[in-house]
Amino acid sequence: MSQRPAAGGRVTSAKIVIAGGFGVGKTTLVGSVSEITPLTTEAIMTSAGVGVDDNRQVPGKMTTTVAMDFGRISIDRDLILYLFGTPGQTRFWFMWDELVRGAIGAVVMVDTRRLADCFAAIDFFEHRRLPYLVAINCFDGMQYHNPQDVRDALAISSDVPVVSCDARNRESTKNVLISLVEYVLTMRRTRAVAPA
Ligand SMILES: Nc1nc2c(ncn2[C@@H]2O[C@H](COP(=O)(O)OP(=O)(O)OP(=O)(O)O)[C@@H](O)[C@H]2O)c(=O)[nH]1
Ligand SMILES: [Mg+2]
Repeated sequence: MSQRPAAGGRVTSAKIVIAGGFGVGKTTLVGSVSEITPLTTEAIMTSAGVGVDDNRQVPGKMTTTVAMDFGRISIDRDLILYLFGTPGQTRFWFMWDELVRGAIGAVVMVDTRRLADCFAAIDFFEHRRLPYLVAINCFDGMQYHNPQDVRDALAISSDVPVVSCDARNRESTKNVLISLVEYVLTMRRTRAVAPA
């Protein structure tokens, strides 16, 4: 985490990546939780994307992220998170390496109706040993599968947090980020004491 001085104390800032498959709610999460107007890079999906962009589960979706989302949230008076949302579509994944540079952790968003869409994101973070948690976006408030079933289906380690959220709700998405920060701190302590 980087540190910069602030009046009356030190403020820690950290970079978090929001990843996951196409149309899973990454831009929605950054927009709901950010305390600044988020920077977005949405492009209108045209008929040229038919057969490429599978938006059957998100029929109202008219745009897609082509570079990144950017937002900021103060978790408390001395911790600021900078949020970087990735593009979901595979043809833009060449940007992920740049987007994760310097990040302390990642949120992998999941739509349980399309679970396989998050496999690539999980592989990406596991390969780079970047701590991540899985956030189930409960579209329309429906939790179709409980977190333990999702953990089993993803075959991820038992210490990776799996949480549920509503990507449109600020309180809910803020809790996701708090869970991630707590997990990152736990991982860092564990790695610090682990024998080489
Ligand atoms: N009903 C419901 N709709 C949601 C929810 N989260 C996102 N949406 C909608 O789902 C669509 C996809 O959301 P986005 O936030 O654009 O998804 P994304 O993951 O950023 O998509 P890409 O950047 O294209 O990969 C949008 O039309 C949202 O309004 C949710 O929790 N419930
Ligand atoms: Mg997006």
